[in-house]
Amino acid sequence: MAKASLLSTLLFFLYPILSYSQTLPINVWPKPTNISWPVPTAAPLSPSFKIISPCADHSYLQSAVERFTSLLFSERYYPIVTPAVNLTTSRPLLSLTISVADLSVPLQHGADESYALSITSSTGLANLSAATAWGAMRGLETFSQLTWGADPPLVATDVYVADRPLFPHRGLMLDTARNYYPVADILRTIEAMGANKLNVFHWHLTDAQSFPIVLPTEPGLAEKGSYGTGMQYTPDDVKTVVEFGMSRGVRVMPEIDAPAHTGSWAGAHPDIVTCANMFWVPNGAADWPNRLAAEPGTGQLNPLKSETYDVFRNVAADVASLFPEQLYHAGADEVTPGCWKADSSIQAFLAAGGTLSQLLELFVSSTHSFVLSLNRTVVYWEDVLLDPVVRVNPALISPKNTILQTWNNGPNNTKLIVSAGYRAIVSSSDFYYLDCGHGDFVGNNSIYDSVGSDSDSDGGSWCGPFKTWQRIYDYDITYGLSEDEAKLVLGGEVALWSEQADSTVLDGRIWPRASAMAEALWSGNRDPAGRKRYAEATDRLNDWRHRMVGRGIRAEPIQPLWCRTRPG
Ligand code: CP6
Repeated sequence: MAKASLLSTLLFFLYPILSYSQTLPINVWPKPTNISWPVPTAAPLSPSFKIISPCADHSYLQSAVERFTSLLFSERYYPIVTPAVNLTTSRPLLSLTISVADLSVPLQHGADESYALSITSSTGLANLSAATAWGAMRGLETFSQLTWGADPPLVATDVYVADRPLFPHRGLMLDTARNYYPVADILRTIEAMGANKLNVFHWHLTDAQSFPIVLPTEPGLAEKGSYGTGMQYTPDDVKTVVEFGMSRGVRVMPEIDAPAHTGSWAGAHPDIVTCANMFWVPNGAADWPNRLAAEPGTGQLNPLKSETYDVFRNVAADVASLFPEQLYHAGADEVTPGCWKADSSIQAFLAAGGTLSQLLELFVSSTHSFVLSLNRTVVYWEDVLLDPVVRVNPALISPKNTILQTWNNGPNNTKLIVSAGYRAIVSSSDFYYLDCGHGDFVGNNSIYDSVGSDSDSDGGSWCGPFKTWQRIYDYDITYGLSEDEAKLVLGGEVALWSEQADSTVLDGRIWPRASAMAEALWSGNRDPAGRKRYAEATDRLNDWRHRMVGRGIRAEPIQPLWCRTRPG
């Protein structure tokens, strides 16, 4: 076991030197940190090809091995541009042998995902060595992307890969509260995440509009707050999603957003939610005269009611028992002063000299320590530290057990977070919001409304223009940070808010744009000479999108089919 890890470490440092001899592009996405294919050759996969692994002891790796074995023979993927290789070897590839240094490493933040892969034509043998089972899954994915064709499939030979991610947190957030997604959509999304070497599915479970998760201790929340009995996630559904993620090396991080965005809690607990029956109030302005808003009333938990904490504790304890993930996302974004001010008990608190920040501090100090008591690390949206009006004293949220997630694009939000000592997950909406560019959804904008009804200065479009894959790919999430500050950036997440998305558009909204972030966070967006790799990445992404479609992911096209009908 120790031998395998020594070997992979050695290979890791050797391959950068070898990789300069690479002559042909290999269509692996995300591009491995080090890959070399000095003499492009390929071999057929033997009909008796086997993946040999220590996986009997590891049910998740075992299921990955079975899945990849069947994928290799069923995929029938033809590259857009067929690699010009010589089938110099008549020897088919017989096996891929996996060795894992430590099979006991759990799937959690920071688990080592490195692996080394070699495929040797002269012996007909391939080897994959990995530090952990999760790294072995990454290597299996790479191996699968080195195959093409059918009857028999070909595999690139004399390829050497030594690979590991730049950032440990590479995520995708899906909002299943504005519109409901069947479990099958979530599983397909996680499947595609694994194929893109993304490792955290951030499940934004609840919001003002609906509360779809069925919690054993608080069954009324879903009963009264979901869109209906057919639009709920039961504990069994959650288990299915979590287990599915495990066999793909994808953690499932739950988010129960609070204290804002809780209008959907009011059905079961009307007394703890403020402004639940008000229409959405943009920027705290006066209520709207007509029901044109896209929210039933954003709703905010009332920090002054003891019942608020009873319900919160029931919810958080249930969620922690359903999700093994170490990180618990507790939301805390977009607290709207107007919503709290609509409540008479809060009006009295403020009249007596209390502040909005104190209200949030009451809520955060109690709920943060409760989540810690569940043995979880708390993730909040950046607002809790950076909101100019409603933020908390940082002393309440220790950087030791609190991670902050950016979204709101201050020119240096990430820097403000890490320079205060917090670890950051970057989801800047200017780059990583996949829902942007579909127009306002709040109903009263017109073609003459150049500002948009949500006052976000984007020409009437919800959060500004569509974010192209190139924009996402080019984004450097540690830009402007010192080396020490950059170390606190755990990674990033693309986010799909679902006011204007559901099952019908899910795959195309996410893919292949999420692939662009997946590569930037895995191996960067530059070539070895430090230049941004535009053209090469375009061709490879085009290919990858095509392969994803073949695997049942309805990713958007990025080029016309013409580009692949040329011979060659
Ligand atoms: N819902 C919740 C949202 C958003 C956030 N939280 C959001 C805000 C601005 C844009 C897009 C989405 N819809 N709960 C912010 C984290 Cl542009």
